[in-house]
Amino acid sequence: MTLVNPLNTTLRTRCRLVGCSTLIAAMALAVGLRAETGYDLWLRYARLMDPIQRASYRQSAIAIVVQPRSPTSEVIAAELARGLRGLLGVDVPRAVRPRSDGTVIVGTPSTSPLVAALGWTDALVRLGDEGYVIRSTSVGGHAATVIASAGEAGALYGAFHFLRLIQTRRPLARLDIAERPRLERRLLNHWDNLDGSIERGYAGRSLWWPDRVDQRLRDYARANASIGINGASINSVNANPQSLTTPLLEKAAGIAGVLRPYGIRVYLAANFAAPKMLGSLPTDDPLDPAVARWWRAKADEIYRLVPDFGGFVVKANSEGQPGPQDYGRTHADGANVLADAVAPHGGIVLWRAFVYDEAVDPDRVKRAYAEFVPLDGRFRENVFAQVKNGPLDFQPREPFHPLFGAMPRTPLMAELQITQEYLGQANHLVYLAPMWKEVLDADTYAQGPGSLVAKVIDGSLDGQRRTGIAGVANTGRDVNWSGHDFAQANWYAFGRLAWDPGLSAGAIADEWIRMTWGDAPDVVATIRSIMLDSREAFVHYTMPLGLHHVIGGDHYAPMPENTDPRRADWSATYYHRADASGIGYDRTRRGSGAVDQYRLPLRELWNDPATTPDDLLLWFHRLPWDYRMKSGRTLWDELVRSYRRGADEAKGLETRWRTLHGKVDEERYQAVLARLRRQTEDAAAWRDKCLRYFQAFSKGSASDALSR
Ligand code: GCV
Repeated sequence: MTLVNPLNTTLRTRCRLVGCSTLIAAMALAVGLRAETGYDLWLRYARLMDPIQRASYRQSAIAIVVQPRSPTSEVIAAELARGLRGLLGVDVPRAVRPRSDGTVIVGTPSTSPLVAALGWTDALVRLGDEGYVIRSTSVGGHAATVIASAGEAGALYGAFHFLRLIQTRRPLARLDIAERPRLERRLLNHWDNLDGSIERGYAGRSLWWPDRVDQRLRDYARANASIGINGASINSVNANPQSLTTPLLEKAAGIAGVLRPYGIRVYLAANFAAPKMLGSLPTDDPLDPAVARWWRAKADEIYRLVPDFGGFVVKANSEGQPGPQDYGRTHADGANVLADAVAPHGGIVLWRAFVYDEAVDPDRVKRAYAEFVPLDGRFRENVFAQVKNGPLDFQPREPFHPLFGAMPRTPLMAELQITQEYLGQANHLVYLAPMWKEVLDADTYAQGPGSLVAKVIDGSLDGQRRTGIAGVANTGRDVNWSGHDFAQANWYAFGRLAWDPGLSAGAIADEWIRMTWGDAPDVVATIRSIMLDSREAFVHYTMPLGLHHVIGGDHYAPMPENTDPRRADWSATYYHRADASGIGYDRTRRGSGAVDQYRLPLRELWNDPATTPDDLLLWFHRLPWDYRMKSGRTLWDELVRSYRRGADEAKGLETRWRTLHGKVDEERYQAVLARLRRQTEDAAAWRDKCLRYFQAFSKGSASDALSR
């Protein structure tokens, strides 16, 4: 076990990197800004500057009563003390019972006599173990704020909510809050390898592999609990079979032990060939009794070490991973053998639907639907199909995955990508909540209008009991966790949307900004506008009019000429199909027919370029360069406009950020500025490279754009 204190480590390094001088640091201190590394995330608990405001909050937090003593209640008490000390500048004592007005009482009816005496038990049970109330009431004749839940996890979430009220400057008088998560499983999926590297990770090495269990892991747990994340799958879905060997399970058990008091369960990605590779069996055939026995024994071993183990995540028959189809079996056969193994322990299986076998259909985006829809109803009840937000692969804009709404008898877990594999990685500022909202709020029409993706995954559309969402994590050992200080916002937003997909991107941004940067109105307004404009700006310079996957193997820089010799569908040319006659992928009925994987009216609307939204036009259509757009301009002119606009907008993000100099701490200001400068340059490179490349086919004029 290695013990490190990341707080002390890299402020100096970072100052060197961004060239900040002692003089600038002194100036920042003079206006009340302390030096920051970003390590504290949205849990900075920065002191409220206004003494009157501090005094007023203090009246509602004279003492803390947290009962009983358990690992989670100790976490709650410590977090409240830490938060209140930071925000209000006072040590709030822990008491056994309220002695005056202004006590904060936290507990569950089964463990806290004070909470039990309130008679709220039925209401709390209805909110569930993770739900909670925060209420202003009277206890023993004293005015108090009670944070109560049927379960300890709910009490913890309530405590973080209480602190958030102060962090975002909400009044504490007459509180009457009742919350419960809309989704049951709210997971991070880490693509961490056992050697400490992270697939598609842009923020340093793994938090836990190969050998770490440290304070940072506790802080990771705190951060997750503060946004309601309750599961972490800790190894990559391109799973090394070794992950299921005893030494690594013991390591996983150590991680689980740290995460448990924070309400977080550990999950593991499993390699389908483990019986052969670890158990020396002659086969991995899921219908072979010896294989089933092997998985049962492995599950029993895991649950001995990790009694609250969540279950397995599996990538099978995808991108070279082994799977049941190697034995002529279906994805359902494969998922079910693992599901039977974990079922006696209450575990689940998250079987990924990220499959795109070339033999299934020439159009990559049609393949998962073609393979999975016939399996609806054939999975065990403890299996989720885990479905990416769109049918291709985390592009900056995709239509929602047609599997949403098409498998009513299977719980679907949405998979979002927090790490910005295709969205500028850790260099570009892109706030992802607007993109996720677009998917969650998309209407599948599966049961008529209003059949939103959010209702598919929260179970309300098809009466599913099991519900969940997973986000591919963007955390690493960089001191600020996510590489870009603004990538933290995506971690935060994922957790908040997992709790309540109905929250708006703007409201989430607002919370995050106030907690992470400060609450001065101009700071909040400027950062908010930067965040809310950033995704569309990114789309404008990388994916105009739905033109997708114009990249090479790094999934970062523009590479429209990319023709991958290994697979057509890893090429840019496969998707844009540009030649003298036009550009785009024809997914209409005359083309690949992908539109027919969607319900009416979408399949008709998207079958016709005139009724397809401009931002998905070239996703669904192949059109001539002189196609007349709704604006009256030609397609080529609109492409030129979008690339130019995106590059200008990227520059605009940088310009807006510069107005914050001296208003946020210098360290993070400079770090963000350095990345925004890079973003400006990259966006111009996208514009120039793509326009030059496509102009060779369009023969249209792009001189304006190229001369800049
Ligand atoms: C974990 C994309 C990524 C891969 C990733 C894969 C998946 O293809 O580029 O790195 O593999 O998606 O989601 O399984």
